[in-house]
Amino acid sequence: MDDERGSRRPARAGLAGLLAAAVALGTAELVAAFVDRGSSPLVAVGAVVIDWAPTWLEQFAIATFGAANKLVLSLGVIVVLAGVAAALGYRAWGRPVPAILGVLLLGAAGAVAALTDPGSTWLWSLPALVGAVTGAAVLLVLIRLARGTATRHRPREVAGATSPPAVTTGPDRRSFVLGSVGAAALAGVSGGAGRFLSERRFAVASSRSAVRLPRPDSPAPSLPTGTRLDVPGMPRFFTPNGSFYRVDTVLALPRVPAEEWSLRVHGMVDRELTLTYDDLLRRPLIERDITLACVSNPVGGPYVGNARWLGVRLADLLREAGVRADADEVLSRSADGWTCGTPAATIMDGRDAMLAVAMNGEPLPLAHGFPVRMVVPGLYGFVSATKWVVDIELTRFARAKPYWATRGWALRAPVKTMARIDTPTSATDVRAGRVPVAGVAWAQHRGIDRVEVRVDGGPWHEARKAKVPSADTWRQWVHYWDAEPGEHELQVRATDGRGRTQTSRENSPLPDGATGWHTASVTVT
Ligand SMILES: Nc1nc2c(c(=O)[nH]1)N[C@H]1C(S)=C(S)[C@@H](COP(=O)(O)O)O[C@H]1N2
Ligand SMILES: [Mo]
Repeated sequence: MDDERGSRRPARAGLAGLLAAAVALGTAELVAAFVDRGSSPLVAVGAVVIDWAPTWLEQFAIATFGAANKLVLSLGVIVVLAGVAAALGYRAWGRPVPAILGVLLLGAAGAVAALTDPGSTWLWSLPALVGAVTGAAVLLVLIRLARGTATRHRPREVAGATSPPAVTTGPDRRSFVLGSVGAAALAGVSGGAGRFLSERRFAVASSRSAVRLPRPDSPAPSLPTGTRLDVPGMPRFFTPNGSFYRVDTVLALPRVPAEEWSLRVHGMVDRELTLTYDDLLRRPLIERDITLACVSNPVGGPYVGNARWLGVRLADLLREAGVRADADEVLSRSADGWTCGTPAATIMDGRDAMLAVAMNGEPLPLAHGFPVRMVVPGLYGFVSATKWVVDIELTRFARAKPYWATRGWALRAPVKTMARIDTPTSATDVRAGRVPVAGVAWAQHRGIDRVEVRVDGGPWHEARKAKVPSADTWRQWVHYWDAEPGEHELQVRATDGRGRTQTSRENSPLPDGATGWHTASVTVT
């Protein structure tokens, strides 16, 4: 009896070690799904092994296991880790601290392995580290439960069988068994979820690269010559996708493959519509240049960009659904549940409000709403530009408040007229003489009619304006200034196509967009 029990204790310790390792790997897979497939310790350690393996071994592995050699490699890593984990479990039985340090050391090794990838960032160390910490916690708990079972046995053995062991040892053993089952479940669920999510990520990337964009039935008006002013420091007329500002509430990007996407148009309509991605691409497509701005952008701030969008005219779609006369709100919802309310009248008033599928000639980037987003010229993004849109409901503003409106932001928010000085900035080296003061101005759908610059509160000078393809894009401007040495304050203001000059009153972005004139302080030498 004693021998049997004596050997059962370390067996439980070894099992605790194995389960802790399983949980560590499982949680690491889950974290890796949000970071990058390559940051998974299994993948990362495997990659290091491949790097270090002698050529003959690599050749042998490929020749013997063929395409499965990566799988065999992962299994190899798992087997070695299992051995080490069981040993650490035994070790933890007597004194947990060195074993816990061992677990953390393994985690650190996994993190270092991930960081050796040339494409890695510091985030790549997270899966192994998070895995190690959860693994260590699970090991501590299981060892405590196992030891609880064992130490409670001992007095009864010494005292002799005054009560039947089956009854007295039951609850203790049960808690270890329960703990083990819990750990196994945690490992399985986190690992499974991690694999599922990273596969989905892979699926959405390949879905995006498989998209063939049709030609627009109505191409973008060709750019007039003189859309771009040749001034160093001027932003490009089209903001490249990679540097386009990004604002949203999501932690992990929604990953919706185009094949799985559908859009439901419902609510106060005569006919409900459901569209697939293919349905959308088969409709007449328009291509337009539209500047998008965020309501959170401070005066002079970076949350504005201009792109060429390809998509389906929203008004056509809504007309097909038949919008009831008393519906004043188009409530759109994204795959992650974010909501946005757009005035139905704005979408129907003839402007190029669209369901966009492409941005600057490529399918929408994942971060900018793949596969489909809304774009409405003239409105801030939070009331118009739903990314990953999957649902459009016709309703009433009085009835349905979208996400930001329930958090203190405005219900309706047309873009405010704004001008920004992009050059010179306080960081620029300004030499006395003729200095271009330049930047962009925007008042989407109303257009920019005039831009004026003044120095040190002096008289306003009208800036030269670039040409624009439509009133929906930003407009570059430049004013040449005879700069004299000293500290100077440059200011800009714009006037929109309706003759309204932007107000000098300074206001914060909340609730419907910042106001005030952008000011740049520069030192001229
Ligand atoms: N699904 C979803 N769509 C969204 C948002 C969001 O949080 N979730 N943010 C909006 C806001 S506030 C802005 S300014 C624009 C920004 O679009 P971009 O990230 O493509 O520049 O997206 C809008 N669409
Ligand atoms: Mo925004």
